[in-house]
Amino acid sequence: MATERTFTMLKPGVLSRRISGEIISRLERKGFDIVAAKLMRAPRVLAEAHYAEHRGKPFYEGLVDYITSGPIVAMVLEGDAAISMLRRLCGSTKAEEAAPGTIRGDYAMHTGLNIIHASDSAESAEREIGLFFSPEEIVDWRDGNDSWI
Ligand code: IDP
Ligand code: MG
Repeated sequence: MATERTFTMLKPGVLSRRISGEIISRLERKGFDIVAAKLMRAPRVLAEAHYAEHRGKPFYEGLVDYITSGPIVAMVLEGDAAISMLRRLCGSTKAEEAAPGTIRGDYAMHTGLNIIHASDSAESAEREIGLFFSPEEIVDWRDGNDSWI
């Protein structure tokens, strides 16, 4: 499997629910390497660019309002097939379809408040990483386990 980088974001509400540590622990325990992380409040232009594919949909304005409403934790995760692995770990977009055991399945009751974002393709990952991070903010490191895989 090829090593990939993907973009993830803990959405507003995660910090106020005081579950950011739990969610990040689940990402680490799965085996992703966190290679960049940033606590921030997304400026509206950034949120609009991030969700540009949804512009014009009924939920778009509310989505941008929500994403800019409070602190987020933006991260870049690295690992084998990281993009699809993270999507599976997060679970379905729709709250009622997100399986128990997935992050959304375990922590979210509403689709609009589904607590975590994960890039849906290699193109999205590259675009989203570039929106939120400069190359110098991404730290290349190895945990030393590569030789066992
Ligand atoms: P994704 O986050 O699983 O990639 P997308 O379809 O890209 O799902 O939608 C982006 C975000 O917009 C979702 O995570 C969710 O928060 C919100 N969203 C998507 N569809 C709806 C909807 O039908 N109602 C309300 N919010 C939605
Ligand atoms: Mg998406």
